[in-house]
Amino acid sequence: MAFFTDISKIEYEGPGSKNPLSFKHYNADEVVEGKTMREHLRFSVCYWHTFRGTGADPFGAGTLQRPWDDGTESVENAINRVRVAFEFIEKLGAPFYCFHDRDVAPEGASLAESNKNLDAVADVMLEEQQRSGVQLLWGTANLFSHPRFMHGAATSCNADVFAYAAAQVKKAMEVTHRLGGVNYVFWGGREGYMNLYNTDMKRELDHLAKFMHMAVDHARVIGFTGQFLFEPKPKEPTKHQYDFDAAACLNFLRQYDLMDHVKLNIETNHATLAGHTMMHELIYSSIQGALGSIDANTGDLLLGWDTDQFPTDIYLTAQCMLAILGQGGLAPGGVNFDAKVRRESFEPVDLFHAHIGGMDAFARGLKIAAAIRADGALAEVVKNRYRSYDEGIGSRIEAGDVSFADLEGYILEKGEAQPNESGRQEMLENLINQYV
Ligand code: XUL
Ligand code: CO
Repeated sequence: MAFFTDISKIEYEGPGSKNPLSFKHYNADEVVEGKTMREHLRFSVCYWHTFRGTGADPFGAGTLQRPWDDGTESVENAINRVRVAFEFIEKLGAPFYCFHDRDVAPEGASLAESNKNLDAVADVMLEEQQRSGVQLLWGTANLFSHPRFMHGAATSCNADVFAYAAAQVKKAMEVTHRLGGVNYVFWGGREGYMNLYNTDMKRELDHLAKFMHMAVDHARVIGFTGQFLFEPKPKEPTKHQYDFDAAACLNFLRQYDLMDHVKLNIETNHATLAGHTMMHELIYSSIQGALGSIDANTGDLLLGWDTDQFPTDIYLTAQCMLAILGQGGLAPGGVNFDAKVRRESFEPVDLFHAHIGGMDAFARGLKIAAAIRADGALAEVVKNRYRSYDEGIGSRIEAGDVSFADLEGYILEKGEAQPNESGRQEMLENLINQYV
């Protein structure tokens, strides 16, 4: 049974269209830098916000109308929801989706029952994937909602909780593999601390590393060859999450010898909560070969929490696409809308408006970034700025064949460093505006 009967497939109608249920910029088959927009952007709909979000906030109950949902935690309701979700994703024209185990299937009274529920729903997910052609970008496990995870999962002080979390991730990886998922995500949930007086930080980090190594080992056992992704977030729900930002995550992965197995899934609102820009987090991961995928959303500059809004800012998406094009793409990762409609946007059609806006914003960002790259003016300024390292003493510094003593001799002879030149920040900001 179809739910969105009054909404037809969302089509590209071009920038002049006045139809809000059409793409103005996302034209899936349009080729940019030798690849279609579909291939560049690899859009994904997230199941948790889009199909499990209620619009509840700390001050009030849910507001969102989801007429297909009977409000029960039954497998039957979960299966019905899968059908609606795939109808939505198909009409939207997003090639991917992603999920947490507990978003798609209800938690049972025991692990065995939860696994059984998940299998029953996954059967229908597979059927719907095959029917619609929508693919799984990534799966993950929810290791934060149930009260057992109050102290964390892999970093819990309770070894039984660690074991439970391991069993849950084992199953989530197996289901992800069965559904042809091309990535598997670890987001810390409650892996962090609220208070250092009761925390053995060293032991908790060691445990988290053990946990991730077990996941890597299990991937080998089941033949899962997808990419593991670690998702930084500085705080919420804990005061300090161990996966604070890209730098903290990469330090952890390096320290525990996980760099060959795990890349990062960078989320905009998490970057800004950490006091960084999204572009900073993307470039920082990318230069280390560790940018795997992105969770596309945005925060509100006037609110200090993870509001997970849909991205509509063209500067933001252009910056994302500059970083992504700069490393030759994201695949097997993608652009996942880890974003939710506002609780005031309570009608089902708002889900379409939200995703269309995000997809159009990224399509524009892609076109702007490609234009900046084609023109080459920005890259030329950056290249020129470092030209003193292309020859003479600079090239010897980069090659590593000079010592402090050599450099002292060089400057004593020369007397003063070459005069500096302007950073031209304002000129470059104006230049970017010419493409936007
Ligand atoms: C939480 C968050 C998660 C991860 C997946 O802020 O972003 O939904 O993306 O667990
Ligand atoms: Co996320």
